Amino acid sequence: MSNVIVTREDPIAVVQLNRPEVLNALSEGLLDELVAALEALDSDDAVRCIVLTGNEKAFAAGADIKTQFVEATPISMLKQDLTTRWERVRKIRTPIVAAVSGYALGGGCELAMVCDIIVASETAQFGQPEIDLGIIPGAGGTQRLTRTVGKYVAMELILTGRRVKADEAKAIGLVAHVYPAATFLEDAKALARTIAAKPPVAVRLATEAVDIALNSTLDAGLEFERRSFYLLFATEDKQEGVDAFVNKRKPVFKGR
Ligand code: DAK
Repeated sequence: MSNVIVTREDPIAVVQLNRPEVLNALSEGLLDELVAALEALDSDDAVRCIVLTGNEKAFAAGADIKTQFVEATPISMLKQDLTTRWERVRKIRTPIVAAVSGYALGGGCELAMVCDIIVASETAQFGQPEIDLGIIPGAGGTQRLTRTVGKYVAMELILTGRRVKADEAKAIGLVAHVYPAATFLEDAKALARTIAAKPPVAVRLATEAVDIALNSTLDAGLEFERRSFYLLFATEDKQEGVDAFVNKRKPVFKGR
């Protein structure tokens, strides 16, 4: 059975992590399949938004502790080269909505944070429990969580390994929406379809601009925003959006 299941519902696609017997622990094999699936979708213009999800019980419970950490040494970890796989996920330009039900722990929480938007079922639990394994987050947790929720909350979560339920995750700004468990995946897909209907070039530049806000100075971010803003005035989709507003009709964007 495949570790990752891709379902096309153009213009969106759903990528489901599929190792339910180990709560979607992120083995090397799963990560390889995930990267391949995301890159294939990213290179297809018909896909304008991706939903990344797990199952009811787990988005992902982190790295596969049994196969990846038990015998691991610094050298073997270096050779596993997990970082390259994670960087490839980060480089996906099609917006990714992480739809989290159940556990998103350690690398699972970090995987959600690599995505562009996080939404949660009311059953979701987020956390960075690495401290209890004698390690620290290694896939961006200390950086992305801190930049997302601020130093003092991030520090408490990382030093204690405490899990945060969906409502608290929403309150601290880690998730955008909490949906009822019964409808959560449909709700996440509806959000993805809303984004998929927007002008793709503007969506792309907006995601890059927001990411730059977490990764650079205010001046550099404002400069990128300004140039992107002007550039969009060269697109057909800008003509379409403005014309649709003026003529009181619904715009149809083409990605040009
Ligand atoms: N790895 C391997 N197996 C896991 C697993 C994991 N992370 N999480 C759960 N499982 C397995 C359990 O061993 C169990 O298997 P069997 O015993 O049935 O064979 C099965 O899944 C069901 O789990 P439980 O029986 O434990 O289920 P419970 O509902 O009682 O508990 C739990 C659920 C999520 C609270 C518990 O399983 C748990 O604490 N899991 C470990 C969570 C954790 O510590 N995660 C952080 C791992 S460290 C990096 C990239 C990534 C990372 C680091 C660096 N680079 C790019 C450099 C990531 C690091 C991590 O994620």
